[in-house]
Amino acid sequence: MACLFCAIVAGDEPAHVVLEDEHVLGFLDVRPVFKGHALLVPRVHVDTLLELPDELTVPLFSAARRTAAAMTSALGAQGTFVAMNNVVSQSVPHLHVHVVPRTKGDGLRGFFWPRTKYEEGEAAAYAERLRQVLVA
Ligand code: DGP
Repeated sequence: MACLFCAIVAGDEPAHVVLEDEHVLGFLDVRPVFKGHALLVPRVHVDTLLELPDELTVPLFSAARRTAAAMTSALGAQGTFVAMNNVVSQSVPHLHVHVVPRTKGDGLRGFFWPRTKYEEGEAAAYAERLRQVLVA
C-alpha cells in the first residue's frame, strides 16, 4: 500500500514544508492541535521508532529540537509538546515526530494520558523487568 508521508517526501502530495535536510522532512500537520503543529519524518520509510536506525536518530531528533526552538522564535510559543505514536494511535505508519507549539493556558489537557498509581512494590518490579532487558 502506498505511504502518504513517502508521497509527501517525494513531492507527489502537497505539504507546507517547514524544514528539509538530507535525512529529514518537516511539514505542517493538516489537522493541527495548534497552528504551527509540525511533523518531522525521516525521508526513508521507517514504520516506527523501533525500526529507526541509529544513524537517523540524531538527524530526526535534532530536526525536532530545531523545530521546537523555531516555535518559540518564529511563532512566539512559550513551549512545545513533542510526541510520537507508535502502532497504537498511529494513523500514518511512517514514523513522525509531532512538534506542537504550546502557550500557558492554551487549554491542552493530558486527555489521552490518564494517570495510574503503582501498588506497593510494583514500581520496583516494573523497573527490574525493564532493567533486565536494557542493562545487559
Ligand atoms: P498520528 O495520529 O500520531 O499517526 O499522526 C498523524 C498525523 O498526520 C495527524 O495528526 C494528521 C496528519 N496527517 C494525516 N494526513 C495528512 C496529510 O495528508 N498531510 C499532512 N500534512 N498531515 C496529515
